Amino acid sequence: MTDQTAASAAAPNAVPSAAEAVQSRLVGQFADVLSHCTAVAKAQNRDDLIARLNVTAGRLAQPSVRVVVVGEFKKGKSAFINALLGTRLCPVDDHVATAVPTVISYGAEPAAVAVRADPATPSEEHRQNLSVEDLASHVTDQSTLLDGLHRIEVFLPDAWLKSGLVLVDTPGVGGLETAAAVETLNMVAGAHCVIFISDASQEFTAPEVDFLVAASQLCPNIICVLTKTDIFPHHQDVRAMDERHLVERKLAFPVIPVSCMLRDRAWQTRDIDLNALSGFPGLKTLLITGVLQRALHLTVQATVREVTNVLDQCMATLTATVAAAADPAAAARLLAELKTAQEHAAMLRSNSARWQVVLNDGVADLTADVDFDLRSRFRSIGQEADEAIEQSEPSRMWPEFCSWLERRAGHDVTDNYSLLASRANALALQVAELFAGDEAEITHEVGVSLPEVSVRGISTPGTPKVGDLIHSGFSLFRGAYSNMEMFSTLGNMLKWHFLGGLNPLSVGLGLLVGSRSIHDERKRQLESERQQAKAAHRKYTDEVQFRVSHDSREALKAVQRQLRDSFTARAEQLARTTTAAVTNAQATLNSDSASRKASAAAAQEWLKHIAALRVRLQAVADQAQRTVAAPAPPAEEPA
Ligand SMILES: Nc1nc2c(ncn2[C@@H]2O[C@H](COP(=O)(O)OP(=O)(O)OP(=O)(O)O)[C@@H](O)[C@H]2O)c(=O)[nH]1
Ligand SMILES: [Mg+2]
Repeated sequence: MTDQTAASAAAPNAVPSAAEAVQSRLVGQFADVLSHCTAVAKAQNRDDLIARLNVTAGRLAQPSVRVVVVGEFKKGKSAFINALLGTRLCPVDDHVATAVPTVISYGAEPAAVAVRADPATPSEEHRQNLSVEDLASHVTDQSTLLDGLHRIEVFLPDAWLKSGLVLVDTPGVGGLETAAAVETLNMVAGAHCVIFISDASQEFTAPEVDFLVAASQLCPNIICVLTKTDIFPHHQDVRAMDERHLVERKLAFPVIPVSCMLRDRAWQTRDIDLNALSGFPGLKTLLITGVLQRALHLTVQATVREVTNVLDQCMATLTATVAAAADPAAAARLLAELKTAQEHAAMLRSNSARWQVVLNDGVADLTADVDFDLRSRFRSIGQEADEAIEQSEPSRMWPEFCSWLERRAGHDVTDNYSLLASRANALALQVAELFAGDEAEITHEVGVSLPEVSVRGISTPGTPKVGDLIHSGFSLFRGAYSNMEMFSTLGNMLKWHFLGGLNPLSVGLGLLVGSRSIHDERKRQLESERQQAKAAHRKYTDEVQFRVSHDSREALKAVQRQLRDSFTARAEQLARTTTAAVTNAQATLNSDSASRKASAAAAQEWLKHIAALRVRLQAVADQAQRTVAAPAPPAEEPA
């Protein structure tokens, strides 16, 4: 497996997997309903609703189920991804390390792209095509491309990837105090599932358990995988110890032992028994049932919710016409009710809407809390550093001191980031629930006095899930902490400061004076060293704190922007719907009796069509959920 020259990017399995069939069937099942629904929206000139349906159809056609593979150095992360896909794509080596995240997803042709910050406009990304065959040389720490590189994206024509699976290989973490930890947690925050790789050589170490605790706050769906079972015969004991560690920290994640080496050999020799021994078939089933099917289930739910919402809005405007024609005598009341709904919809769009207030206040509070947390942490670091310096000779302990300071700062930055990400997640949920409540109330109001075709029962019961939105929100965190290499670059700040203190000339001058003054001089020198040391560490921590604080604020602003834009777009749709309902009702009332009848009859026809579509949608949804929940297919064998 270390032979990178034999690396092959070709898909190992061209036969569509059962999971892909599920996804393709879902697209087929919803296609008809989606196209009819689009026709209804088109008849009402609702390009905004059509755009919403297009997004829904796109998500169904190309689900993206992000599985991030993380762990300490050399535990077998890259080997695991290769073994899972039956490829030798990711570089696996005892000496060369993965240095940049590699995102592997479906593509009709094998392709690879390096994504880096654009030097001209750093907020934009620059994409450079690479050869897949040379991938190994680009993602390792020996690559010449690393400067400013965010990630490498690889596309493979693999059936499993086509079902929506996106695998991310990450650089080793090396403890929570490292810059890599924050970057990895960044990726964990946007994942559907995290695969935590440890090996069977020993039980989880304390840093591994700490990392799992931090990751669990950002992604609850974690699978622990123990690699190298082929060379560690006591792997079941290690597994039992790992499970105990998890229980102690109140974590309930499965621990699955595997051998990438056996799986690799099984692929080469087409040996089904060896494949079973590798542990991969069981793991693959778990991924299909616990991750892929779950994500597809949510996609079906989201599709039904979106289509229902679009139909609700189309119905509301048609129903206004029908109601106005049916009972012109009650016109004043009808119009008053519709106008109230219109005002509420306008309010939902405004800055004073409850969801906007909660979002803005929440982000402001969170920014302040995260900043306060960071400042408190760095104040403690500063105090500890001062104490250490006071009790020592800085020139002697400087290298150890620098490495302690870098690790300590890194650890606290990671904790600070965890606080930010988990609280931002909670805020996004709170805002989404608030918005959904107000939205349902307005939809309800539009149909409140329309007994014949009430839109009351139309809204999907329960609070809409906002997982997709939150995931996309957190994707904005990616890159937000791109300054993490600061620990090493800023570390240079610490390095030179004692050259002055150790200047041989100043030491030599000290020797020329008498012993008493030597003692005084030494004292003075020590004091001066300590002052320099304190100034040096303060300069370093101030700079780290400044940059982290800037990154946090930017990340939160991005989340705020994303949530605000999504919900504002939905509020605008609702405002358009209520305005159209008022206009329709008004126009019907103002017209003569013959035109009133004609427009009411036309609206009734559309309403019947929509009612039939709703029945069809329900049937498709039931069918789709059965498709998704079908028993997991037997894990495919390398035969
Ligand atoms: N025998 C055996 N060796 C394995 C297994 N998994 C990984 N290895 C070996 O472990 C070493 C490290 O594997 P990698 O996949 O490069 O580990 P990694 O976690 O990606 O390493 P970094 O990217 O540097 O953090 C390689 O020599 C692999 O061949 C396994 O299941 N069995
Ligand atoms: Mg690796």
